[in-house]
Amino acid sequence: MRLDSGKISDLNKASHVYHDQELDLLKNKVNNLGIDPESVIKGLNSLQVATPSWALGTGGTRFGRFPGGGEPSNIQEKIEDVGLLKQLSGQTSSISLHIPWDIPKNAAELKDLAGSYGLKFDSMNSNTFMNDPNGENMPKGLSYKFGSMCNSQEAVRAQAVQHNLECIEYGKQLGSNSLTIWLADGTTFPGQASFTKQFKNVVNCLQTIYKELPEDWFMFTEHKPYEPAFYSTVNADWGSSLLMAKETGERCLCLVDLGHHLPNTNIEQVVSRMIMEKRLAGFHFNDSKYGDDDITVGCIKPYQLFLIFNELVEYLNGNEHQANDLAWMIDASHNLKDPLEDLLQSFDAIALAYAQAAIIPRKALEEAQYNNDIVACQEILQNAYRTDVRPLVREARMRLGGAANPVQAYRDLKVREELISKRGTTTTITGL
Ligand code: PSV
Ligand code: MN
Repeated sequence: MRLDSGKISDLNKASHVYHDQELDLLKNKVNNLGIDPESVIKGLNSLQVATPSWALGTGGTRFGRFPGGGEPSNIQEKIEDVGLLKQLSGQTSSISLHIPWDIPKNAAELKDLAGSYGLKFDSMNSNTFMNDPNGENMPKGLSYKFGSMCNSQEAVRAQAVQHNLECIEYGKQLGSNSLTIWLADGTTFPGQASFTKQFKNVVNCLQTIYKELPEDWFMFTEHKPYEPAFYSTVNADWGSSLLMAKETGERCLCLVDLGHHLPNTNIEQVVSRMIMEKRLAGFHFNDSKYGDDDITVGCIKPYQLFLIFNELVEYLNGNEHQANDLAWMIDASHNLKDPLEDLLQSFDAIALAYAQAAIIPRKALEEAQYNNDIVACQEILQNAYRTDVRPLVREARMRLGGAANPVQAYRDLKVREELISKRGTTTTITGL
């Protein structure tokens, strides 16, 4: 299914009659802050966020799953859905696959299909946190139950390495250039395993994989403090992640998933440290109230998101950096909302946070910081945060052919209804 771009622009005209006036007003405000509004629009449009293949359907909790209908049941349909998101938002132009859920049987065909929607393949995600339900990737007798790369059994570690090498192979065929490794490895009970041995085993495996990494590829480590391991996780925090990356190699970087921090962690400071050490891979955006809740970006802590973007804009303002030096991705799970609507809301939240951070007058902030004028510092930050930057985000999106209001357009164009009529009400996505 592809949307008629004429219909999107008709909707834009009908629904946003005051857009030009609102944009002019905002442009004036931004100009007065000493910032060129066109540079914000340019920045917005260079920030393309990858869509994870596993977020296109209804995830569940261990208390149930309530699919809404019309879910993609194969990679082709997942690509089709990301194509729809691209048309509506202009904010995503790649899909991130998770193996073994998305094994590309015919990579060339898939590449062509993605290309026909203007999409590329983002980072490849390996999965050594569950045994392959088909048993295909897991030789008899082996299991990831007690960890993968940290496992005391050499054969299990070798299998985990092998799986990651396969992910690289698939990725090479699809034109991806990075491998994301999130490990569930850890312990659930004190004394269950040696912290040191587990860590060393993981690093050894990462080093083995790194040796096979194509020269233009990157490898990402992703930390998480707990779950499914409840006492310790081998890659528990940004410090462990950094250590692992440094011991692995120059092109091994650290990915920050916003839900993978203990409560009240100062994530923006973590981001700053990673930038300082030149090891920031990018993000898995989502939001949470309690733990790894994986809910819509910006729905709980939009100010935190803005503060993270404050660090990122400072980084991107450094001449040698570009938005596409970082991996921008959403990592979400949708239990209640229509997954596509949720993703559209998430793209919007990311764009808003970026735009708010982009209109912070940097020189004035630096000056206030130098003078220890913390009241002025707060005024400057919050003035940007409280500016309604929606007209700029809308404008940026429309220049890419997207909808002024993607969720509304999705509803007006009856996208879900059409997907249900084509795919039925009972299809389920492969994944979590
Ligand atoms: C783990 O919670 C995680 O955030 C990792 O990024 C996984 O790859 C992803 O979820 C989906 O399994
Ligand atoms: Mn993640």
